[in-house]
Amino acid sequence: MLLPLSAYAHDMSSVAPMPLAIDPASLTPFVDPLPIPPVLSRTELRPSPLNSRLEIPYYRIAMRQCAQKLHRDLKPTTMWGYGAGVPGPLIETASGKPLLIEWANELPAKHFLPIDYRLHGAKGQPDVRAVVHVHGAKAPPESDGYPEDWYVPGKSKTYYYPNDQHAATLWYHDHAMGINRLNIYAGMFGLYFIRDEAETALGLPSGKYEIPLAICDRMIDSGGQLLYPVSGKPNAPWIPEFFGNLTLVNGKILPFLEVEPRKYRFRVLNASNARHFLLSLSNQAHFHQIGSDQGLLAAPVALDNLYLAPAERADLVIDFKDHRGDRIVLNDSALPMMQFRVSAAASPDSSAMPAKLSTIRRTPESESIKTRLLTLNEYDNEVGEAILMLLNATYWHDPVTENPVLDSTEIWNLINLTDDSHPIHLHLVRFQILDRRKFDKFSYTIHKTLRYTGPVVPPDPNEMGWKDTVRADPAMVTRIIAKFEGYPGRYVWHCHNLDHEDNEMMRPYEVITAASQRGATVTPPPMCIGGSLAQR
Ligand SMILES: [Cu+2]
Repeated sequence: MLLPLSAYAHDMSSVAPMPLAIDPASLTPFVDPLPIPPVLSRTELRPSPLNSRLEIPYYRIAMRQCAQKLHRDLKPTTMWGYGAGVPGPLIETASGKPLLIEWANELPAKHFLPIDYRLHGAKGQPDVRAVVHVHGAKAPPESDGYPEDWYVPGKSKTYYYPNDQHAATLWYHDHAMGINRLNIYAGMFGLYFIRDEAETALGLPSGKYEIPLAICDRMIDSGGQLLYPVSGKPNAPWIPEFFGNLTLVNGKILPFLEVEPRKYRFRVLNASNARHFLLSLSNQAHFHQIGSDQGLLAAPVALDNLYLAPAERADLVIDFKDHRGDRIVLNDSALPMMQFRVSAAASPDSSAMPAKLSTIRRTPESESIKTRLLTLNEYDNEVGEAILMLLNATYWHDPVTENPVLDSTEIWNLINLTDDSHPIHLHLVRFQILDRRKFDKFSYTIHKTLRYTGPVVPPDPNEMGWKDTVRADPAMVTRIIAKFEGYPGRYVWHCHNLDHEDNEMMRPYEVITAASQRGATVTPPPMCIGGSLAQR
């Protein structure tokens, strides 16, 4: 697979020097056991907002400041998380089993990371704001965590999640307008698994042999506290991309995991702000990817490395059978991640990894009723520093331009006019990647004509399943096809490079009904849970 070089390139010219960041080489690696996020336990049942006679699980999750030991030799680090630590508790549910979550903002009144008050959404707003989005969930708009639906400490909102979708590795994270990159960096993310009978019947490794791995990069100062670099420009601390010099796996720096010589299932999430990972094992052993963002692939894909852009998920099976007594490091191309310590004694393994995992019908292009051309744009100042990112050269507050009809299928051409790879995420829907193709940026910019300069590149084998986030590589047109099913209403699509997202690389989109398209009066869906929602 071609690795986009820009994924690792980082123009540091506009970033102030960070003399206080510790050198991760000064920390002894693999001295802390890998933490496993606790499974959220249910506290009570409450009536469903759709049917008051139906009782459904209700959970309350508080967003709180915590002090977390990231490494044996570091002082506790101030972080913000869901529940007791970072990442937040693992939410486990089943397909078709709805639930309610009350997300309570119990954060302190002051932010500890550098807010850029020039950014849209941060200007004139309280410093501490939060709203939760379950990434990959097919949720009603009022429970999707619209970026302007944030609320301040002392407030909470109860969201309804129908979970009317296939088994998949979803994740939840903050989405507050203009400070999202800071809130997630502070630790506001966790995993959310939907299971279903078809997946359970496969007999994949489960229980203690199924391990979530939420990985992200960070930078730490000599006092053990999180650093977020700033531009060095007074009153304009925003930087184009954050790249840390160390990684956290489930909230620990360079942890180890004792494993038995058998198959394990790893549910991997790239929770980084901007870093794309290229994961591999130090013994060059291959492993299998069995699922991607929105569930199982059709069949396992053998890999010796895995490319994972921010917000993408990979469901992996690693078999340690032939590595008794070995110590194997999971590496990124730039940074080590964690160590597996394989026990010497043989271990029985009744788990399976079937050759066929699921049936995925490829959506024919003929089902699309609309093709959109959507550019990804970067704007630089006179010395070549990025100062603004847009989707389709349009600001967040401009009128909605993407308004697919409910249950219709569209093809979106993501025309990347920048030199970066952008992970593009659509809320509400799952999609398939059709292809990528090099094009002439100059010709498009000047003449608005798409002139292709390279062959059609099909998706990688591990991108052939259902996705909700796609890598839009530089100077390429990335085509996706999506059916806009679920709910009418206002959602967003955006770049999941959080520095970009916070600086305008996010747009509202609106799923409309066929009736509203014809100009009829539409009654909003009869669902409004947990207090007032922002007018939109
Ligand atoms: Cu971007």
